[in-house]
Order: sequence, then C-alpha cells, then structure tokens
Amino acid sequence: MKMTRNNHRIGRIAAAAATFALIGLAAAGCGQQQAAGNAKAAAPPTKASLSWTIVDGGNAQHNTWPFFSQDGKNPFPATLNLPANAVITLTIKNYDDGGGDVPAAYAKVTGTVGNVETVNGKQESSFSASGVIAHTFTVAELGLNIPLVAATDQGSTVVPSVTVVTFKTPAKAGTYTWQCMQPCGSGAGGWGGAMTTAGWMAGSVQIGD
Ligand SMILES: [Cu+2]
Repeated sequence: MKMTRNNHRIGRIAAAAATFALIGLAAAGCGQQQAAGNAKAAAPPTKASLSWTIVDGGNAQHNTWPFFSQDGKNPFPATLNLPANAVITLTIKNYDDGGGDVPAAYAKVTGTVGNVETVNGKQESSFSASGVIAHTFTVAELGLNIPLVAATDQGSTVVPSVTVVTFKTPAKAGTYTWQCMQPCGSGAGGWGGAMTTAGWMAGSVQIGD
C-alpha cells in the first residue's frame, strides 16, 4: 500500500502509544520490584521505654489483691498493647513485700536481652525459687519470664524493688497470654483471685496492630 500522509501520521501515533505502553510497563515492573524489596528487608526495630508498677493492693477498691499497673493506680487493661518489632526497655517498680515460692523454671530470667535483668542496680539471671520473688511477668509463648523481687520494709516505709530489663518484641503482630507465675492470688494454692483476673496478674498482650 502506498503510504499517504495520513497513514504516516497514524503510524507515528501508534509508535508513540506503543512506547508509552512500554514505559508504563517498565514503571509498573519497577514499582513491583521495589515493593517486594521493601517486604524482604526487615525494618529496623523501634525503641520504646515503659514504666510499670506493681501495686500491693491495700486500697478500698481492690481489697488487698496486688496488680500490675501502667499508671500506678489502676490494673492493666485486660489487653495490654506493646509495639511490634521493638526493643523495649522496661522498668518495673514493685511495692509488694510478699516474696513467695515459684516453680523453679520461673526463678530464672529468660527471653530478655542476655537473659538478664537488673534488680536494684545489680545484674541478675536467676533467683532462689523460695521466698524471694513476689511476682513474675511471664509470656510463655514468647519464652519471656521476668521475675520481680519482693519490696523491702524500712520501718513503716515500703521500698520498692526496681527491675530494669530489655526485651525484643516479635516483628509480626499477634496476641499472647501473660501470667504471673508466683501464686499471689487467693483461693486454692493462691492461684485464684488476682491470678485469674484479666489485667491484675494475668491477661492478654497484643503485639502490633
Ligand atoms: Cu503475682
């Protein structure tokens, strides 16, 4: 066919459109690769500092049940939220002077950075299973066990034990159970009351969204 002026023009437009389409495909391909690359490279962990208190009950609202607290006044919410993929430096002030017995496995610090914690300025990795530990913050599914030494009494003043510990949270969101493993509750063997009340000595931990 003899090329007319019009045919030439249509040919150029078609060629241009094809070029655009190619650029578009290349751009889309590039974007997909970028997304895949981002998914593979793990984001660096964030850092967080938390301060908790263990309140030794003794108030009108809560009788004498002890509880973990974020604000020093109220028990944890039933579901405690922690960030995912985080390095958390946690300070726990324990005002409960009642040391008790724990199963031997829970007298050890596990699942923290270095499997240690600092208690009143001294690094520790394990304790006597008898009479020393007032509570633990334990997330069995994560292998995390943070024993919390009893507070001491100086006259009528309770001097809290101060535990500082660093641990990493999983990168993936998930829900776990936390539990104190020192039977500090009421009822049979001390496993009732606070030990089975969400937010007091047990509950859920939601990591991530
Ligand atoms: Cu407890």
